[in-house]
Amino acid sequence: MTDLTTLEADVLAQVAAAGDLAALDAVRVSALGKTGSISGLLKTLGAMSPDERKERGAAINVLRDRVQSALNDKKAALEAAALDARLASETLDLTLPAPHRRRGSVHPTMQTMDEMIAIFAEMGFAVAEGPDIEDDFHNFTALNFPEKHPAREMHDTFFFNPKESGERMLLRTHTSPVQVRTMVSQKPPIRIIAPGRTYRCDSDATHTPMFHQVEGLVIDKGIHMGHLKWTLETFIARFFETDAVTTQFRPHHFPFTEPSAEMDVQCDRSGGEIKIGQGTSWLEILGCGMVHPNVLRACGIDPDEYQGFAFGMGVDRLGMLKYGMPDLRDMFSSDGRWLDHYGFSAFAAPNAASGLS
Ligand code: 2NM
Repeated sequence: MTDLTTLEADVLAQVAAAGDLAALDAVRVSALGKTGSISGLLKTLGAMSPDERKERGAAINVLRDRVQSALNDKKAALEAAALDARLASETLDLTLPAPHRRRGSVHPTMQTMDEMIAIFAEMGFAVAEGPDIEDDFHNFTALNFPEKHPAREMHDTFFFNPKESGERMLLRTHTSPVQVRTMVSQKPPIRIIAPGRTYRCDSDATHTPMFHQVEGLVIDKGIHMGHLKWTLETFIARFFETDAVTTQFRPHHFPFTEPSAEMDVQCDRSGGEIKIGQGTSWLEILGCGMVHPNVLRACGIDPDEYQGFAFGMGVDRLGMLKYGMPDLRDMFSSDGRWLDHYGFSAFAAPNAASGLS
């Protein structure tokens, strides 16, 4: 029996000496594995007499069980020690300041658009939307652009490849097709704004191929230029948050309105930046006019019964003016530093109750 006692002492010493789980497993394999020392002993049983085998077999089983239980205990101890070490190394000091992460912010264009929507909503305008991909009828024909007229080219339109029918879809060059769709599908009175993305093939410091517009439309009986003028002057005073802003209407031409005008605000350009509400310069900020009878007719509205005014302005441009950004192209360059500087908190949503900005 002394060979078993010696073997047990030897294996238990190896178990005790194993410093990690890999070493312990090597001990297990060398003792209990297929060719291990204890498995080797069990193979000698076959050549013994039944009595001898019974006694020897029981002794080897006792040895095997003891070794197995020593392995289990040691494994549990090593795992507990490994967990303790990991917990100690991964301790987090919650009193340390958090690392700086850039916070997401609301893009100035969207902030500006939400401000415009809040002002017009307060005046009773509903928001209307339509597709960015339009057809020729809604973007041009219904808006009194003559067929094959150069005005269609002047808009620097992005056209899609023609369909089999020959029809060419396009990216809307203004949000006016939303007004057309509204007039076609709703009965007057109509009072809507159409905020959204628009597209023209143009790119420099003051133009980007994608930009944002808010257009507006009012249709009712007896609508005239006085309504237009009051609405836009009231809007601009609210938008720039001053009653001191002076405006002027200049005659202009659009195919879809008659008469048409552009509205300028008084500004000061002397200091290299534009200041609204003072100075001797004028800055063009929007286009407007009385809806052309041809447009009303194309949308199924009788111009002898109903009249309307419409207007359109560039959201990005008005945002730049209000928040003092020098280059329109920066607005869409996705520069984190620019967004850090000009972005708005998501909690600063403009509304009539708490103010605009
Ligand atoms: C502008 C300027 C003037 C306009 C006209 C219409 C419609 F559909 F009623 F004819 N929508 N938008 C309009 C009028 C747009 O943007 C500078």
